[in-house]
Amino acid sequence: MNKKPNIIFIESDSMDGRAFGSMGFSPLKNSTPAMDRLAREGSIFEQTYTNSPICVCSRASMFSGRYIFNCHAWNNYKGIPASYPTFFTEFKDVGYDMGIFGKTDYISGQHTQRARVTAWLRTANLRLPEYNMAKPEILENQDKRVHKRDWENVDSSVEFLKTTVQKNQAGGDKPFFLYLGVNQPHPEFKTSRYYLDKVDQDSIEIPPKDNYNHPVMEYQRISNAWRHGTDPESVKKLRAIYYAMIAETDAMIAEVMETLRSLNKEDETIVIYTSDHGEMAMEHEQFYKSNMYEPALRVPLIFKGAGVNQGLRIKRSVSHIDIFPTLMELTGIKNRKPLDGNSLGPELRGEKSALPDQVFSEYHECSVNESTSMIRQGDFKYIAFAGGYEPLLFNLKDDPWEINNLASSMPEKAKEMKAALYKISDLDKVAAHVKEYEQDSFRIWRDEQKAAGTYEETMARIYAGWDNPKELDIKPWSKEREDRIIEWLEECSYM
Ligand SMILES: [Ca+2]
Repeated sequence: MNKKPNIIFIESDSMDGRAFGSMGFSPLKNSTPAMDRLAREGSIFEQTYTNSPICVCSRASMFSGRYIFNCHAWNNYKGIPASYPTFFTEFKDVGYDMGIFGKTDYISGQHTQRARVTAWLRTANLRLPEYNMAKPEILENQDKRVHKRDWENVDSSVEFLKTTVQKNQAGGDKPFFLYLGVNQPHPEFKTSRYYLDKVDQDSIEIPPKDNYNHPVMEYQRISNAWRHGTDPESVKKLRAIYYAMIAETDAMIAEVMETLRSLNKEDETIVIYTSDHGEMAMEHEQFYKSNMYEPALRVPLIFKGAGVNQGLRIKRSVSHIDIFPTLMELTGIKNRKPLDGNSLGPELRGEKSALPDQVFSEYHECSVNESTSMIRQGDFKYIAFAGGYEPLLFNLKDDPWEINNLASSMPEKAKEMKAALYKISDLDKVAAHVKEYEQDSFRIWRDEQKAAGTYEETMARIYAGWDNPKELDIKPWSKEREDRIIEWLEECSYM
């Protein structure tokens, strides 16, 4: 039997999947050469969605191939157990030489106290800041390695490739699986003049304002607490820095790909590039992700190597859960686990897909006061909210910025989309289940904090919006806020 192909899986954090020079995105034209080359030598899915737009939830779903409502990775603290089957365990079990570097971030128990408490308390609707994002920053220098920790992981990946190939030439015959998780282009928004000069600033678009005001998105603006301007000049500067960070991410990918080429292993290796979720970059006056808009949900997805045609630009909407079955098909590993996605192998070979143009995503984490889910079918996207909030309906072809809500002007379409969405997962049932978990988790945590005498102080720090309180004006935890929590703890999730 022939040796199985090697795998290089590169995952960035927070890259908007629409921001490719090769997809006609002007600010980065000619500034993402490594990604563009991957797309040219392999194939790109131009409409790829995350199944949940925040770190742990996205990654737990992608790596396990299960929707969140099946794997129960509700927030950045509650991911999946280390023992949960993922594609990492599949490759390890069939004997791949594993090299895992940088951010994986899918296992339960991680992230800060603030992250877990704000997630548990979201439906208490406290309407307090949860973040304190640093001011966007341009370093006036020619530094090519601005984000040092990522570069250390790039260097480790390069070293792994060299060592593994050398070992194989000396008689080893195992295929390798290299995973590189870089934290770029995740905010804070910081870059050097070197990368900023790669961005065509004249072609940066300033997002238009919404023609509606959705209460859950208003809550998100309070919670994310952007403090650095929403005027066109501030927005343009932030977007320029964000795109420059994508250019730096591209330089990281270039380094790994150049090493692979220098080792003459390109033909024996399948390369995948994706990101965990996107970045709002001030669309809808938001930064970060955590909602169902295109900038938060859209991610890059490129496959290159054996079994993949060159230069296909595939338009059908796909999502992260399709990666696991695709990897299994491309490497001929017989998958033993139930998976929610479908292999994209046929499309990568240029065959027409038999699958519907439909994707699903959901979100139950911090900075929204109710769970939300969405379905995209063809040109339309329907966003549902639990808790009785009005839905949103967009025609993405006519309204790519998602500023015109059609839910009340197209009631038949909204009804049809809602039925398709709830056929995949009943948001109200899932939201009720998550809320019960959140109330239980918070109760236990609060009892522990009270026993230690640290409850009020910890809560005051958490809702000062920052993990490092020394810079902040921390106000004492008020009776009014605590009364709201007591009331919330008594709310029954099941009606
Ligand atoms: Ca992330």
